[in-house]
Amino acid sequence: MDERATIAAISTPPGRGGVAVVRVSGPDAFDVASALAGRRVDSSCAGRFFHAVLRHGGRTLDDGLVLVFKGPASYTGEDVVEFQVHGGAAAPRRVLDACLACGARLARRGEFTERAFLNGRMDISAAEAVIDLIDAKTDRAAEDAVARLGGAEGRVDAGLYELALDISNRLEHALDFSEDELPSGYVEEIGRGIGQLEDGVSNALKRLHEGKILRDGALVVLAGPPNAGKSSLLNALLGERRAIVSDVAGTTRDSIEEWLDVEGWPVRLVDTAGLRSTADAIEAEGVSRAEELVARADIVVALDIDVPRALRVHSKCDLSRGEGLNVSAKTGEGLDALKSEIAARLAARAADADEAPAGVAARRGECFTAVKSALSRARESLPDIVLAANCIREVAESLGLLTGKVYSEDLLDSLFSRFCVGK
Ligand SMILES: Nc1nc2c(ncn2[C@@H]2O[C@H](COP(=O)(O)OP(=O)(O)OP(=O)(O)O)[C@@H](O)[C@H]2O)c(=O)[nH]1
Ligand SMILES: [Mg+2]
Repeated sequence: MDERATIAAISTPPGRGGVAVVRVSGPDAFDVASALAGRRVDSSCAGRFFHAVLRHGGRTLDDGLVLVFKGPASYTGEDVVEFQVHGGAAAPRRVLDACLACGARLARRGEFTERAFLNGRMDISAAEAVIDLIDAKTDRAAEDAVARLGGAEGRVDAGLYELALDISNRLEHALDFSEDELPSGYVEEIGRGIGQLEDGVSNALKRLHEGKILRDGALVVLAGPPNAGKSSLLNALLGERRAIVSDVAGTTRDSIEEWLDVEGWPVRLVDTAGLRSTADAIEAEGVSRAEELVARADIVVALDIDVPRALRVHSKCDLSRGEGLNVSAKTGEGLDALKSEIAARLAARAADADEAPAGVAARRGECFTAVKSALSRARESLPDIVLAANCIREVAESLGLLTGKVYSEDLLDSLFSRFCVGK
């Protein structure tokens, strides 16, 4: 694509609002701004903003603020101008059209951030963190994204690489000596270093799996026989009357899904049709969908029914007590305990998940998984310095590649296509 083109887009979401932002980036950004603002915009305006009546083709478009950023000290690393105009549909559209008429072209999804990445303004995990922050549905998800935005992942990787290099150097040093020439405790210390590195890698892996849940949300499915109180429990957890509740068995047919913040974890909570065999074709379809959801769920909340590995709940505990966590949608008893248990299970799931994460994280996930097994081989081969040194060399190489910045086109395309236009 034309990397040198000047691009423009409306960066704020459509709809009514006080202010909208039209962003322009590229070599002609200052010329576009000069044309619209009717005054010379150049490097001397860098880092400043001014008020202007924006005009084009003899028409007054709006009046607003013009913010000027001189590359490379801008979001994209190029010359950037942002017009803060009135919100709503018309004003930003008119200003954008004028920018396009002045020679800018419409930005693709995520193209501003893609340029920031290509110009070295942020690393790939920070670029991914931008989209994760925009998509974040809970505080925990936002905090995770903000930390990565600040380059936390890059620092973790660099730290692990340093540690691996240090251990590798010590092993290489030990290779020059016979076993009894080495100072006492030398090999033990290397063993401790390997243990430390293993902990670091396990933690990084855990954070990756947490990140996946924070990004995609966890699928939590309410399942059980008809009339168990699934829909009532969904409503009670959401704090609203979302699903129809009645004492007729087989009320819920279609599954009903809502987002819920469970102690910071974004959860897709799904209410399903009561599980039973039925002659009603529509209800039978509901039951088969419920079964599919149970199979796919990260956590099944099983009301008065046995499902392997599920979180067993006894509903309507205001009427009678039973096996599992006692909850009542009517009195609210046990709801907080249920949320805590869901949160605890999600944390545990992140800690021992073994499937590789997707997207940009996949590269780190694969690296850490390989490094983890090489590290345990290294630990087991001690005190054999030659074997251990081989394994650690492998570890240092993998971590080195990870901190180096080599990415495939496909990976970049799939990342930036997740963005909205204007970011
Ligand atoms: N006393 C009491 N009644 C409840 C409670 N939860 C649900 N019920 C009643 O139990 C009946 C069934 O509730 P639903 O929430 O519709 O049950 P369901 O599991 O969704 O049923 P289906 O959609 O038919 O599978 C209704 O009459 C509710 O008022 C509770 O915590 N306490
Ligand atoms: Mg129901």
